[in-house]
Amino acid sequence: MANSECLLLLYFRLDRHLRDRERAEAGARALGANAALFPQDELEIVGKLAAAGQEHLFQGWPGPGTDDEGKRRFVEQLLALDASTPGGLEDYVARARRLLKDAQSGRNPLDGWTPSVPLGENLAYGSESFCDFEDLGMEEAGRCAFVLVAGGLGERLGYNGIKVALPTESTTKTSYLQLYIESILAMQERAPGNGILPFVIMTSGDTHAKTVALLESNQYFGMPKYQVKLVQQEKVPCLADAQASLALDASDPFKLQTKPHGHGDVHALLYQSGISKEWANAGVKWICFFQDTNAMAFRSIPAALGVSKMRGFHVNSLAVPRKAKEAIGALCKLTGPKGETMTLNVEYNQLDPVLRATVSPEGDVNDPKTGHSPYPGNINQIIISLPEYQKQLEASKGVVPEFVNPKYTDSSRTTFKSPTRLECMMQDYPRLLSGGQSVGFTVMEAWAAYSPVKNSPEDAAAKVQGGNPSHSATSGEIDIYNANCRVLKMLGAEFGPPQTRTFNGIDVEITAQVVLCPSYAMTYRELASKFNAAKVRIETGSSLVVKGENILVKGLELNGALKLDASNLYGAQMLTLHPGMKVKNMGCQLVESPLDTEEEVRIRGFYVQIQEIKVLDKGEHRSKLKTQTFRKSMSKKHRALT
Ligand code: UGB
Repeated sequence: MANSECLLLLYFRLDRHLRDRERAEAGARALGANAALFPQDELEIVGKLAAAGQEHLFQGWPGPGTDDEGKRRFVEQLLALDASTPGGLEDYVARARRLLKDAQSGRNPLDGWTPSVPLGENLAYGSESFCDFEDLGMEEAGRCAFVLVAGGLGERLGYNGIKVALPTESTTKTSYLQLYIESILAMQERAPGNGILPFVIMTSGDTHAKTVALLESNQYFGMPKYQVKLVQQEKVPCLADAQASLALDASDPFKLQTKPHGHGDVHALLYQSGISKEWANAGVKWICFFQDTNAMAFRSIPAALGVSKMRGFHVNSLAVPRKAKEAIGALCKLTGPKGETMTLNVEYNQLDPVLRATVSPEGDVNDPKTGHSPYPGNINQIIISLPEYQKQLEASKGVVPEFVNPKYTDSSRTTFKSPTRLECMMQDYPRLLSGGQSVGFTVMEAWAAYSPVKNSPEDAAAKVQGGNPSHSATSGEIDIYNANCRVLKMLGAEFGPPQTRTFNGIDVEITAQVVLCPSYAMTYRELASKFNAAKVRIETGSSLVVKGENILVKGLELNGALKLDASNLYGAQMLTLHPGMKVKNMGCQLVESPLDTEEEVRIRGFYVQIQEIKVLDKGEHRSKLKTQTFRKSMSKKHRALT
């Protein structure tokens, strides 16, 4: 090293040393007699926070000898948060002040941007083009990795467990996590090549231990343990007021209150953990991000993958038609004052004012032709092309822009109802792009693509009153049955007339409880090839579960409950229902549940009472079958089955 470089290095070290000493001295001043409890490096963090206007955290501490353990615990927490919070605590407070100032002034962060409808593909489930996209998507399946963001508390749902442990429906009691794992395995099974499709779950302090326990106690639902990786997001400090004063925990004066930083952490974690790089090196092309409670998620992923491939989208957001002003993020293309553009999710409360200020004086209104807003609703399932993503992560470290959303006590916008925090969102990744990248969306009808479980029974009932989807445990389950009935109807099946039932104050139409497991079919054409719906009739209130790949339904009349389970059949073994097959039994009933029952049942308002169910799980050797096949088109792998 040259002498001048040595001198420069020495200068920087000395400068840093002096700064650290000054901070420690400031820390000692803030702590008074309590300073003696801490070594110099711990005093530095106290000094840093005191300089950032956070002296209140240390005021009112009793003298040495009282609560010393609590004081030490507090400083340890500060050090840990300083290390885990992007930019450290000082920077966090500075960012918070800026964002809180903007929030206080009521400034819309999108001022100056003009919205327009972005580039996208509208798909009608089951149409020829939908099926073509599905087939194309399945050709890409072997190059996919999957990321589930599951760090959310589920406060709105009012459920105490982790949401991924909730049953998707009460007929099979398959949990969300099980359904997702089985869907990934089903895609893997059908994908070209013999690769393993990696799966990452982002957890948080609130959900991590329970997620691990759920996986461990269920042997990872059949997925090899090494295929699943968990990354845990850390919480960030809460802010008590518009000056960004850090908030103490109401029950512990030696603890900062913290809350999740939002699902946007997923990008930084994929980068920091080295996972995205590992995937890029292994040739993964697509990352599919999805949320914790959408049982329809994998019904749309194959087709959306096909769209990404065909359109060359770097980012492809899945969306559903959205009523104007509906409380769900909207996908927009935004053009800035200098002609720069970005395509991203705009929260509904920001969309209306920005539309009024620019292209649409009447705000966000429905298009009379479609009855929906031209800006489709973001369902936060995003497919991103990994090679470009990895480059962006190298540049940005995956840190997406934050926002703050305080709930003020009154119009003076000075005090908060409860402490807030900075947050970031997964769908804000396109904000990191410099422009020029292809960012688009795929719209599918909500019945086929989206039915999350987000709202408590009380909030859900209010949503329905307001003409909005309830997004409740009740609708989450009934929508699965209804979507499956609808798909079978599209293929020609007959059903008895629907019945209206009311659960937790929500009216639902029920035809039959049909569960088509991902192992049975991953695409519409695959289903059509194995299920001769034209020779199927299912009576109202019946239950049908179809599980496992090797099942051929050539005909069925069902009045009761039937489970077809081919999970133990391989190769040439085929479970076949021949034309004329009739099943009649007592079946299963949806029974309204009392309010004091267990949580999983209470939040949906009913349970399934099994009275009688026929289970078929034996196969016939394929060569014995005089099969006529019902397939329209199939991958080679599936052709080999019959
Ligand atoms: N999540 C995390 O993993 N970590 C966190 O810190 C927070 C959440 P919510 P949200 O689908 O209708 C999103 O709370 O954020 C996970 C979109 O932002 O269910 O209010 C959590 O476990 C919005 O644009 O939703 O709204 C869950 O899996 C809109 O599209 C996921 O993140 C909306 O979803 C979403 O968390 C929607």
